[in-house]
Amino acid sequence: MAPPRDLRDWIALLEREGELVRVSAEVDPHLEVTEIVDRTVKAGGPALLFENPSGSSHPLLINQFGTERRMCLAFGVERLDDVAAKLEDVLEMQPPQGLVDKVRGLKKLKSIADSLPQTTRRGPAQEVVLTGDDVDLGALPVQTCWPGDAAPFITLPAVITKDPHTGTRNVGMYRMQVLDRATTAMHWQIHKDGRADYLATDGRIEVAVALGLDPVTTYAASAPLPKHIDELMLAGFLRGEPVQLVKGKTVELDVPANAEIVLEGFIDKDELTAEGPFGDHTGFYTPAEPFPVFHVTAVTMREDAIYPSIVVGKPPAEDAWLGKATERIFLPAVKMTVPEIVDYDLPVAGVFHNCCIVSIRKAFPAHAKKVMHAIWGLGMLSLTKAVVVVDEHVNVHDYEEVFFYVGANVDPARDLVLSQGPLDHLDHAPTHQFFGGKLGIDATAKGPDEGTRPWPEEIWMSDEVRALVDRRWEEYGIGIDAEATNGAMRHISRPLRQLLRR
Ligand SMILES: Cc1cc2nc3c(=O)[nH]c(=O)nc-3n(C[C@H](O)[C@H](O)[C@H](O)COP(=O)(O)O)c2cc1C
Ligand SMILES: [Mn+2]
Repeated sequence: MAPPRDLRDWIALLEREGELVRVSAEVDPHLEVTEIVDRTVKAGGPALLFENPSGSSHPLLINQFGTERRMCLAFGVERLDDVAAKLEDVLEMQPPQGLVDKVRGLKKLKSIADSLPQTTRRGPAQEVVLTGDDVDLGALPVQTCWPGDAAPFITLPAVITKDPHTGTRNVGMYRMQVLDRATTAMHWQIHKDGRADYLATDGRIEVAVALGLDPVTTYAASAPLPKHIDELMLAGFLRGEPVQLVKGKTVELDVPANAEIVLEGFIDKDELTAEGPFGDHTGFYTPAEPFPVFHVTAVTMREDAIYPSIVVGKPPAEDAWLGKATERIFLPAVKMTVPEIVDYDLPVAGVFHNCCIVSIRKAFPAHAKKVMHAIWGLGMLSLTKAVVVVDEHVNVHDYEEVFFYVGANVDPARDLVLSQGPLDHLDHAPTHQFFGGKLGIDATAKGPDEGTRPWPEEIWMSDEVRALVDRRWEEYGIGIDAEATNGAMRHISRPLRQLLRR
C-alpha cells in the first residue's frame, strides 16, 4: 500500500480505519486541548481533528501518532520492525554474487536513488501566500500546552536549514515559542544539527518550517540521523516515493510541496530571546533559556489549511510512539556499529534518554561494559543516562524479566559502572547542565573468567516435559487457556504476569 501522500490523505486513511474522531465543539487551544488529548492518549484513544478551535479558522489535528497501530498505519507496515527490515536490507548490502544477486542489488540501489527529494514547480503548500503585514501567527490555533508555559508553542514543525558550508539540508523538529505576529523562538538544543547549521553562519541563516506533512515525513524530522544525511531522503526511502519540494517564496530553500502550512524566514546569529518555560517530555517545565529568534517573512498555505500539533508532558504522551519508531527503525544501524547487540529498548517512562536496556551476545569478559561505552559513544544514544545490559535470551521489552536479571545477576560492587559524559539538554537532575554521571548495570551472567565463583545453572523445564504438558493440558481440566501457560519465564503471558503482580 502506498504511504499517505499528504496530511489530508493521512486523515482520510485514519478515518477509514476508525482511528480519527472529529470534534466539532468549540475547544480552546489554551490548555483545554491538552487536557482532552492527554486523557485520550493515555487511554489509547483516537486521533482528534478539532474543527473549531477558538480564535482560529484552521482545524487542529492532534494525536495522529498516539498508538502503535497508527504508527504502523503511517508506515504501511504490520509491525514497526518491518520498517527496520527495509533499512537493514540496504545497510547490509554485499557485493553481488551472480545475476540474481546483481538484479536484486540494482533494485536496492534504485530504492536509494528514488529516495532523493524532487523539485516541482507548484505545490498546494503555496496556494495562499502571505507576506509583510499579512503575516500573523495569531491566526493559527497554536496551543498553550501547560499552565506554566510562557506562551503558545508550535510543537510539531519540520524545521529546514542548510549547512552554510556544505549546503546539506537538515530537517529537525524543534518547538517554537510564538513571540508575536511574525516572530518565534527556535529551540535548537545544544546537541542538534539545526543548531550546528545556525552556529556555522556568519550572520543570517534562512529557515523554513513545514507544518502538516504526510506522517512519514513528519516522523523523519524527529529522526536522529547523522548530520550529513538529509532527513527528507530518509522520508523518501521509507515512503518508497520521493518527497516533492517547491522553491520557497522569500527564501533560497526548497519546502515540501504537500505541506499544509509553511513559515519562511531567517534567524540572525546574534539575536537571542528568553525561551520557555515549557512543560516538556521530561515531565517537568524546562526553565527559560536564551534561544535564537526566528523572523517570519512569509506564511504560505493551502486554502483551508489544517494545523498539526502534539502535546508532550509526563509519559506516556503522543511522542512516545515517535520515539518507539526511532528505537525500532534505528536498530539495524545500531547493530551495524555494535554487531553483538541483539536488541534494545528505550522505556517510554525513561523519556528516551534516561534508560536503555540492551541485550548482547556475550563473548568475552567485560563485554557488557564494552557495550555500555559503545552506547555512550553512539549518536544521540550517547545522551543515555543509564544502560542495562542483559544476555541475548532476555527479552529487553519485558521489564519484569529484565528486572529479574538485574536483581539476580548483579553484584553492585562488581557490576555497576559509574562514568561521565554528555547528558540531554533538558535533563534537570545533573548538577551542571549538559553533562554528568552515567550508570551502567551489567546484568549478564558472569563466569570464572570474570573473577566470580562458578555461576549456577538457571532453572528451565526440559523440552520433553514441556511438550508433554502442552499435549495433555486440556486433559488436566485446570480451566486456564493453554496459550496463557507456558512455564518458562520468558513465555509467561501478560494475563498471568498481571496475576503474579497482585
Ligand atoms: C514532539 C517533539 C518535539 C521536540 N522538540 C525539540 C526541541 O524543542 N528542541 C530540540 O532540540 N529537539 C527537539 N526534539 C528532538 C529532535 O527533533 C530530534 O533530536 C531530531 O533528531 C533533531 O534533528 P537534528 O538532529 O537534525 O537536529 C523534539 C522531538 C519531538 C518528537
Ligand atoms: Mn539532522
